[in-house]
Amino acid sequence: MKRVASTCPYCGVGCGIVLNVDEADRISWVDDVPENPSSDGMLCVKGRFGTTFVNHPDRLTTPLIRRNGNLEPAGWDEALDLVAAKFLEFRGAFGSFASAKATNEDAFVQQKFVRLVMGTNNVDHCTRLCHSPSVEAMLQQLGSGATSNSYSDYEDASCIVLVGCDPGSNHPVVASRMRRAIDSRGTRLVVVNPRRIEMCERADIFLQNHPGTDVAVFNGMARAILDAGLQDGAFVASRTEGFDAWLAAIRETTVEDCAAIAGLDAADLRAAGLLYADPPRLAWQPADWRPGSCLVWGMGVTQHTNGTDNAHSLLNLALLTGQVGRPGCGVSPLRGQNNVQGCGDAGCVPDSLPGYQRYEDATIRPFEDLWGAELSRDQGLKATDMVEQIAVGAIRAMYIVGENPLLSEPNLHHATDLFRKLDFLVVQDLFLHETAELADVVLPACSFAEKDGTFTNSERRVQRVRQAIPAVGESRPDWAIVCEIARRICPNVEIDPRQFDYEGPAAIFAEMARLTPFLRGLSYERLDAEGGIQWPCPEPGHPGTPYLYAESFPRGLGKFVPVRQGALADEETDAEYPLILNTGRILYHWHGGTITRRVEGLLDRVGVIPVAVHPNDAESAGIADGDPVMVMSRRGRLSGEALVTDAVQPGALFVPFVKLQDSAANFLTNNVYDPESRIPEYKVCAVRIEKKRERKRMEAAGEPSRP
Ligand SMILES: Nc1nc2c(c(=O)[nH]1)N[C@H]1C(S)=C(S)[C@@H](COP(=O)(O)OP(=O)(O)OC[C@H]3O[C@@H](n4cnc5c(=O)[nH]c(N)nc54)[C@H](O)[C@@H]3O)O[C@H]1N2
Ligand SMILES: Nc1nc2c(c(=O)[nH]1)N[C@H]1C(S)=C(S)[C@@H](COP(=O)(O)OP(=O)(O)OC[C@H]3O[C@@H](n4cnc5c(=O)[nH]c(N)nc54)[C@H](O)[C@@H]3O)O[C@H]1N2
Ligand code: SF4
Ligand SMILES: [Mo]
Repeated sequence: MKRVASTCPYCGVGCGIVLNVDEADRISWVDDVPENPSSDGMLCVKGRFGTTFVNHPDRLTTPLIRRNGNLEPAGWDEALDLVAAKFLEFRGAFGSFASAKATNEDAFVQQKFVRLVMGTNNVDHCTRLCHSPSVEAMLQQLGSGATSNSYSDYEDASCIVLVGCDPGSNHPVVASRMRRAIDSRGTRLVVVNPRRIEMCERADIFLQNHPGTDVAVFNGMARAILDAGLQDGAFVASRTEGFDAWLAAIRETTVEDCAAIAGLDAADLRAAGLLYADPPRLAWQPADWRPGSCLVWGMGVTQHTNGTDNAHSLLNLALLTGQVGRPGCGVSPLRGQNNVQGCGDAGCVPDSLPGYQRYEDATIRPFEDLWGAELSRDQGLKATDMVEQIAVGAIRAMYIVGENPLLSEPNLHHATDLFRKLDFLVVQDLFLHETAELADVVLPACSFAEKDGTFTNSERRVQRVRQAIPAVGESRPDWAIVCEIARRICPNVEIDPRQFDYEGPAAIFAEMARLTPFLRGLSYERLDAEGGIQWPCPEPGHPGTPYLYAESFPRGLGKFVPVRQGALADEETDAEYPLILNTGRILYHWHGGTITRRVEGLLDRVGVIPVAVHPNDAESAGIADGDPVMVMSRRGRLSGEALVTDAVQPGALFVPFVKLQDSAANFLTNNVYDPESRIPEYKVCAVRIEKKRERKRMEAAGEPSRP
């Protein structure tokens, strides 16, 4: 039995794992890593039992080329030649999605290919559908889009505020660390969520707000803090700017007004504000320790048409109270995919180069010098805009690596129509998923277990991923495939093909570190010798940075941004569609389920979409727990099984967006976007629920009947 130390391929917590590989080169079990500072010896069900997808018989094993309408196996050379010729043909109308599941090295090479060879900044990834509003707001207000603290700060905090996230399901090992702090160290907990999540069992205050009202909640908390004089005046004076304009906006409202908008009790809202600003001194904290609060948030904040405003309102509160820059406090957008932090750091975003460096002469020149060509200074298209721009022919060819937009984008009937309009689509993945089924060429990629590289987790820790088994079939690492395509196009566009002659991932990492100031001190030698290291790590002797902003913000002063509560959502309920659909996740599935439907133990747990519905709404629709149900929106429908529960509010449904039995939530969701970040409004759309036997009657009444 071979043992290989690596990093979990599921979520942004980034737990350390050891893969135990048998004689047949299969992963037979996974161990935890007690000395890993991020996971502290813990793993959740997916990390421990969820990696069998690697050897699933559905893995793509050869390239596929569409001939006479069918995808047929082909050799690598033929497939790569075809892809290179077609990408060259559509060079002016090209866009690419990178993968937050692949490594930093894969991501770095892909954005280099798009920028240097394809001459465009049209490269993005799932952060657009995820924390783009947080990153946007944090860049404006602080100058960096990353989580400011370490997970250990949750255990040192006196108060944790969980906003629009469900760590018990989605960041389970972080949730365990929080539970440990609450149970054994006295940490207080505030939950802000329209749905009663499992962590509410331990909450001191649960603010069950109406969807889309987080600006009112956080402005209300700010107003309560100001009324009580609990702001950190010294921090505001020395570390921030824009306070007066923000204050004027807050003075327009009262705690009572905000509570009314959010559907909360004003006393609870006030208490939450005061607890966050002035958390108690816990028994274990020394006399010179300033008790701190951690503000932790997720998709309930971001996936709204007012997502960036929501994020601003959270950050304003942290600036007002000085709850950043010390142990035991901080601002944490909990990152989702295993390497979504790294994919952004590596430059797979349309508005900046690796290291979030903007397109200015001084920052772009080192790239041009090293890569030997001029680069575009024009902003690229964001992922959601690339998809919408297919309609007008601005995007005609796409290269989709390790994402499945035809389950993850909103309003899937609309998105599918657009993808069908592409002249040329290449998908590079482990499996033939919904998007791949429409592709002209499908390229088989290696999974995390078959390649070397690094992932960067939610606490900015760069950790090694190590090859444990040989490549499955003829699959190749993403970076190697991209290099093959690039080298074929280079001579036609006057780029030196040697730009893509890498010896391996260590050399790619070295180039990325050289071009990215906050990674400059990192190397494979260091990561192998010392274990994962948290960026910023600006020079080789630097130990890494557990928390940010001790002295200053990357932009200098922290900036208040006034925000007022606007419309709660784009789509309103009416007599025909009287309920609000909230979509998200459950512990046992991963996104659309491309991976977790291929892990038997997980599929056994949840094989039908659970539709959470309040007992009142269930009763009026004649639905009992476990009944087969249909949920309909103006755009589509889904089938699932009723889960009657008062965890959701009356008038609201919750479903995970996993596809099970051919149904998926994104057939129902609305393709409307936050103006700044262009994130879709996944968390609110208007729907109706019916018991499934009604189906025949609905079809007779001419309801939308596409699958
Ligand atoms: N098991 C599992 N874990 C995962 C994933 C997975 O697919 N499966 N995906 C990973 C990824 S990529 C991500 S981004 C993270 C996401 O992790 P989370 O952010 O925890 O994910 P969600 O379940 O989408 O949404 C969180 C919560 O937002 C609440 N919410 C909805 N509307 C509002 C609102 O208006 N205000 C507030 N305050 N809350 C609201 C919902 O009730 C829900 O509980 O999880 C990661 N971890
Ligand atoms: N309704 C609704 N929709 C949502 C959300 C929501 O809350 N509600 N959340 C949104 C969010 S936050 C996110 S992050 C997106 C996620 O959306 P996606 O990123 O599209 O979802 P995944 O299923 O994680 O897709 C990852 C793909 O990568 C493949 N893969 C795994 N490892 C590798 C590798 O090493 N190389 C390559 N080439 N492929 C690999 C997997 O097989 C899988 O097909 O969904 C968004 N959509
Ligand atoms: S918490 Fe996240 S990183 Fe850790 S084992 Fe579970 S899925 Fe993997
Ligand atoms: Mo995400």
